[in-house]
Amino acid sequence: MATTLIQGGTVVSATGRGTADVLIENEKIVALLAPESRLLGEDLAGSVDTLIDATGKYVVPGGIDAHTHMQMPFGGTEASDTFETGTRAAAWGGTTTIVDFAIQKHGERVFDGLEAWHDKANGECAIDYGFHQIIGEVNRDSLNAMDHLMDEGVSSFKLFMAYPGVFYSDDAQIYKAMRKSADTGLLSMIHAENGPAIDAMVEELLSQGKTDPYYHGVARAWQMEEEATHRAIMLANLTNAPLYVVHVSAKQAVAQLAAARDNGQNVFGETCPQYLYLSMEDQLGAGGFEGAKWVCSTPLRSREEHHQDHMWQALRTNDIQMVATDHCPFCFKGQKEMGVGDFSKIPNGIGSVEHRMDLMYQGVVNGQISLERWVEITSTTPARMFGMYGRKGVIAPGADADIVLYDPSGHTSIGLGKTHHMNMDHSAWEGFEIDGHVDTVLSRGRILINDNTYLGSKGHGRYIKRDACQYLI
Ligand code: DUC
Ligand code: ZN
Ligand code: ZN
Repeated sequence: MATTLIQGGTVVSATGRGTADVLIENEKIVALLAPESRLLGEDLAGSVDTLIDATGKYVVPGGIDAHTHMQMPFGGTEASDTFETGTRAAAWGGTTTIVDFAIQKHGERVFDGLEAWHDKANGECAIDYGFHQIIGEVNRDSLNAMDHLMDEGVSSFKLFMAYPGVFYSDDAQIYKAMRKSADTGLLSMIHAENGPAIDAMVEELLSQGKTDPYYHGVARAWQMEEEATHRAIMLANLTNAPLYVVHVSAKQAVAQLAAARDNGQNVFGETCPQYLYLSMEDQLGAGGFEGAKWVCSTPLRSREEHHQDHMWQALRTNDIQMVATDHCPFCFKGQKEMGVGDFSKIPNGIGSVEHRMDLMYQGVVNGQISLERWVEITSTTPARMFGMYGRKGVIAPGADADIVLYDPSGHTSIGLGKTHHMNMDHSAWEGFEIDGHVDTVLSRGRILINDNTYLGSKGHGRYIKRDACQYLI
C-alpha cells in the first residue's frame, strides 16, 4: 500500500477552509487530520511513503472541466487537441477530470458514436474522463438508445438549437428528447442559440461584404441567445425535463435562467472564462483576421453592454452555477485561416482547458468571488451536476485523491513559450498574468505535476461511469 501525506496546507472546500493534513492510501483519501494530532505524538510524516509539504498553499479538490471537445470533427476540420495532449494540458492547469462530448452524427447510431469516443480516449488520457452524449439526430432509434445511456455512465445529453444541417434539432425534436429526459433522469444540455435566424443574418452580412471575424459576433446577437434560452426553458417546463444551458454568455440569457429558477424549475447554467474576461470589441474586433482566434459560439459579448460584469455577478449570486471551458482548440495556421474572407467558415472554438483554474482564481484575487466559491464553481458543483460527487469534487475520506496544491503567492504568466501545453499555435489568453500558481497536482494519489514538471502518463486516466445529476430529487 502506497501512502502519501499532504501536510500543513489550508484545505479549502465549497463551504469553508481550515488547516489540515490529508492522508492518502493508494488512490483514495482516507483521513483529514487536524494539526493538533501531531502535537499528540501522531505525526505520520516519518511513516508515509511520500510527504508533501503544503505550507502556505491551498489544498483543493482537483478541477473538473465538464465541457470539452478533444479531437472533435467540426467546421470541416478537427479540434487540435487529442485526448492525450488535451488531458495533459488540463493536468498542468490543475484539472483532474474532464467530461467530453461523444457525438452521434446524422445518420449514425447513438451507441456507435459513443463507442467511437471510447476508442479515441481509451488508453490516451492523463486524467479521468467521462462523456456526455450529443444527440445529432433525434429520431425513433436515438430516442430508444437514450433509455440505455444511464447504464453506460452517461447521465446527460446535448442538443443544439444552432448549426442547422449539422447538429441542429428543431423544436419538435427537442420536445421529444426532453420528454425522454424527464422519463430517464438524463440531464438535457442545450446549446441555446437560434440557428436558423443566425444563418439568415450571416448570409445578409456576407452579402454586404462584412466578412471579418467581428461579424461572427454581430450575427450571433444576444437576442438569438435570449430567445433560444427562453424557448428551451419553456420546453423543459412543459416536459418537466431538467435543463442545463451550456456556455451562457449574454446577460439577457442569465435573466431567463434566473427567472426560471425563481419559478422553481430545475434549470442550471454554465459559463466559461472567455465570457468573463474577453469581449467582442477587444478580441473579436482585434482588427483584420486576428479576431478569428476568438471565434466561438456562443460568441464573446460587448464590453460596452457589460455582459462580463453581469456574468461575474451571476456567478456570485448562483444565477450561474459553474464554469467549464468549452475547450475546442483550433490552430490559426490552416484551421482558423479557413475563414479568411468569410467569417462563417472559421472553425468555432477557443482552447482554455489548461487555464480555467488560474483564470477563475484571479476572480478571487480581484474580489469577484470568494475562495470557497472558486472551489465550488470549478470542482464541487460540476461533480454534483454530473453525478460524480463523493468520488470527485471534494477532499474527504473515501474520495479519489484528486488534489491540487495551489500557491497563492506564486505567479503564472500565460502564453506561448510560458505555460502553454495545449496543441495550438496561439493562445487566446496570451499575456494574461495570474496572481497564483498550480503547484502540485495529484490524480487518484499519483503526482502528475510537481515543481513545474510533468510526471503523469497517458493511460493513467480512467473512464468515469457517472450517476444522475445530484441536484435532482
Ligand atoms: N461552440 C464552439 O465554440 N465550439 C464547439 C461547438 C460550440 O458549440
Ligand atoms: Zn455548444
Ligand atoms: Zn461545446
